[in-house]
Amino acid sequence: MARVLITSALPYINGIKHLGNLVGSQLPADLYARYCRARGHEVMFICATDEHGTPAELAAAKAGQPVAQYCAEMHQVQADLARGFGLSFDHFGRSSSARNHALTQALAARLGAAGLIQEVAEKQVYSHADGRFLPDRYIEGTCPNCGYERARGDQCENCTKQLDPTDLINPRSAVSGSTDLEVRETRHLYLRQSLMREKLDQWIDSQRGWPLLTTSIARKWLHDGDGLQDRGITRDLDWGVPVQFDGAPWGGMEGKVFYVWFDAPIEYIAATAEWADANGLDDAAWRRWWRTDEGAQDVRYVQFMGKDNVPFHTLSFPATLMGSGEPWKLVDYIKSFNYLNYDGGQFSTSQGRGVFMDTALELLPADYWRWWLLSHAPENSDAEFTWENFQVSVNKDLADVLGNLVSRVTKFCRSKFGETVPEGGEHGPREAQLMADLTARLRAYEAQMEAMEIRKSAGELRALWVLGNEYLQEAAPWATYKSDPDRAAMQIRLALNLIRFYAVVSRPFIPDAARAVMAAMGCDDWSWPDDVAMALGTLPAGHGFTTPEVLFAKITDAQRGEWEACFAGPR
Ligand code: B3M
Ligand code: ZN
Repeated sequence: MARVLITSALPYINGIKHLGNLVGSQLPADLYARYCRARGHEVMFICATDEHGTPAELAAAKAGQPVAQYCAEMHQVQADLARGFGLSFDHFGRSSSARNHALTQALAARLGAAGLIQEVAEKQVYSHADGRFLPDRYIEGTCPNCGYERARGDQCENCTKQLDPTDLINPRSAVSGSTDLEVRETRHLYLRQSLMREKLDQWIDSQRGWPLLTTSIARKWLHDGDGLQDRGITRDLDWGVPVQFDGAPWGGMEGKVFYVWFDAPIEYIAATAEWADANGLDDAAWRRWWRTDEGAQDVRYVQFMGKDNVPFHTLSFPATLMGSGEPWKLVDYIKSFNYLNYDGGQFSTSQGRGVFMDTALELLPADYWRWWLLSHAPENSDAEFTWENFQVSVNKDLADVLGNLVSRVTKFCRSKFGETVPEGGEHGPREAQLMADLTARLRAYEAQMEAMEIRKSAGELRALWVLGNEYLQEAAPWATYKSDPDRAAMQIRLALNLIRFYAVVSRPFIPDAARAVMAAMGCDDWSWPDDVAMALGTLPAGHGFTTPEVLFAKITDAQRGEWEACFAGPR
């Protein structure tokens, strides 16, 4: 048994996330967490809402609410949707928590003491029309690196380059659209990450087997010369973690807050402390996950995120933790994702284009979405959601292959033997063949899951389902029954056990359906089928079950057409 710490990138508080956001971190992280738990590992799975910075302030202003109230309400909305999608966080925290305030300030103090923080008089863009400085997302313009016209003041979404507002070409205010801007001087704290270039370089070099997407982005910004520029970690904003140390303001920094990208990753740690608080546990309970001097040396730490988040997790956050000089646990493996596009274009939160988490759950149960999203995860390249593809995937994989097997076997059994596992004779060579095939496939599935190859894992799981269908096709108990009812009983006994086996191995992908199937089988034994032959003997003859309702309803052409039309424009 191992100990696995899993974090998903923290969704911004600024609204309900779309399916592209979901599959870019939270959902695959959940898949992995569920798998690790199923294999008996001790798991700590952490996520939280990212509540500071310009995204929060802008969204609250748009909603006409005080930002604290907006964040509290939107956190609840996001937490409920996460539950709806079956995301099995051990804790879903808030980066605005007291824990994060304290830890962010404490880490900054350590960095200051280590000489890694410098006060810099910098040029910031001031908007006359808005009467304020325009940090980060308050300003938009053309990316100097790739020419993308809607780059934001903190980062270009298109090429992932981290930017400063003054880098933008043709800048305009994101609040008012005004171009009446002026560069003014203001003082800020900078994290001197450039002093840590060598350390970070060595650390990244020492990582074995990281996905290419992760290391190539990290190396690009590390070696391109400007990736490790010292960066401002404070902002002229009202909402955020105040720039204070031990309760006293840092001279000259009154009224400023830490930059959202400084405090957000720290919330991974703080949220684990929030988890301990929420469960009445002491500090040792969370520190054994995060302090290598208090137990975390045995922890394997895996992060999930979209590719635009990679520079912050391979450079800035490790710089914060290493620079503190304290024994914090660093990430062992970063699983990053490309983008999911929506029907010929991009998902867009600002334009309301695509399917969002709330509407998705209004249309169909979570497992339909989970299956499609995970089996099409944008791993090696961007992926695209189309309604047609979604329909095919749900109808074929879930309804025809898995759902149909469950319903055929249980209904046939009910009509011929009643709702109990029948006795029947001994397994024959075809059954032995099935077990050998299942064993080989299951080992392949495990290997892909351990490697976090999400699409390939889905492929192996589907292949496991197909093996059962092929067996039933050939064994044909409905035909056997006429000449040899005893043999048919044996085949059905095996098939009922196969259904339970599928519930166990499919649960990380489709937890609700798995639970429904397991309940129908009158069983609560979720133990992993290390030995397939043994696992297929779990339900003994005489064991009662109930015939489940339709597990997965097919998506009709009419539904598909309706949804296509309904989601074509902005919502
Ligand atoms: N909220 C960005 C994003 O959602 C950001 C991630 C923070 S992870 C510490 O893309
Ligand atoms: Zn760019």
